[in-house]
Amino acid sequence: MSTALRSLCLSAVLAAAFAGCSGSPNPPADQSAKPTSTTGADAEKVVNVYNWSDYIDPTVITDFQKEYGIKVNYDVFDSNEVLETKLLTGHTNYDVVVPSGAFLARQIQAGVYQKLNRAALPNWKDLDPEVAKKAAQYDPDNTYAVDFMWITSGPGFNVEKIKQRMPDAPVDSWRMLFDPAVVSKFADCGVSLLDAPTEVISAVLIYLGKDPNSTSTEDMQAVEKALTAIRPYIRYVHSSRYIDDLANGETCLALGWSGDVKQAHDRAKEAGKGIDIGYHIPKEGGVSNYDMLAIPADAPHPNNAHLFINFLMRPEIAARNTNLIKYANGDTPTPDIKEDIRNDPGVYPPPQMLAKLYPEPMRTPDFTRIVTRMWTRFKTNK
Ligand code: N2P
Repeated sequence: MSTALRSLCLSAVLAAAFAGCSGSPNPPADQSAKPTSTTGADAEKVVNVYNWSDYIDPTVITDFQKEYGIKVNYDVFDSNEVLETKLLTGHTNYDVVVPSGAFLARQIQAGVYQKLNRAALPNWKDLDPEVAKKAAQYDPDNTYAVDFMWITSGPGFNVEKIKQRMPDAPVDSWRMLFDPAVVSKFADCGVSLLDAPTEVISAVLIYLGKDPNSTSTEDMQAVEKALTAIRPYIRYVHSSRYIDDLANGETCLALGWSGDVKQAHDRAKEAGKGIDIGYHIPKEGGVSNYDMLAIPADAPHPNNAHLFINFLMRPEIAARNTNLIKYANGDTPTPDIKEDIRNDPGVYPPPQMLAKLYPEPMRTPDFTRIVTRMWTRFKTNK
């Protein structure tokens, strides 16, 4: 299916969902918590997980399999839009999925998820109440989902290559990516953007000094103008390729997600070719996102899903994930988290920076449709 057609279908499904689901091809399922045993597993010893790429320590999966005798089928994606299309079509066969909060909120309204059974999640006690509170803006009372990781986005950059081209480069500013006079200097060494339209649009709005939650036509025209002005300097738009490309020196600047850029930093260091990768949450303010563990209403193994989610919430396991993927997890931080990660302001922002983060807002289907069209024009350069 073409991207345009897919986005049209998606908008139609969402529109129907928001309008009370009359005629929706995916009416809301019974959203009451299913009878989930507190300790037991499902008869079939399988759990089907759909998570972001580069987002788990693989030994966590093998340890879960060993401890519970439950096989984990693990698939990956790198776009909320891809996940949402599957969820709204239904019958995904997934037991655990990981939407970002802004998407989770409207998917809850569309009846995609079942309520979590807190009795089956004893590690709930280890959650950071502040993170849970932030997640509750998308999911009141944390009814349907629990935070896996939370993230920021900003410019990741090759320290040396940027310095060579612009010694006084504003590396802590959105100007790195959105000011044509700045980003043009780095076009030759490779610049990429995330393929995450609503998130990038919030970032451009912040750069323009506008409300990052704005949906006004005037502001969207300003965003499109700003994106068109930098298009000649963008080599590609993709949400996972940039990790290796930054690490190998194939590109020198990427609008990336905090932990992914830190993974690029570590991969570059391990390769020992003298490449140093930096990341700052922009001083104008950054976009934050909460990636949430949730169970589809029609999940075939809801008990196993609860066991898996509870396992991920265990502080020692959450810390192992954070230590490898470099994202802040939903638990109250423990000493199991490596010091360099715990003290990295790009991963665990200090209070003054936290105050400058704008959580990505939930968008309506109409607005999403406008953004999708704009984004297609931008990507195809037409
Ligand atoms: C993992 C990216 C997760 C952050 N590679 C985007 N929600």
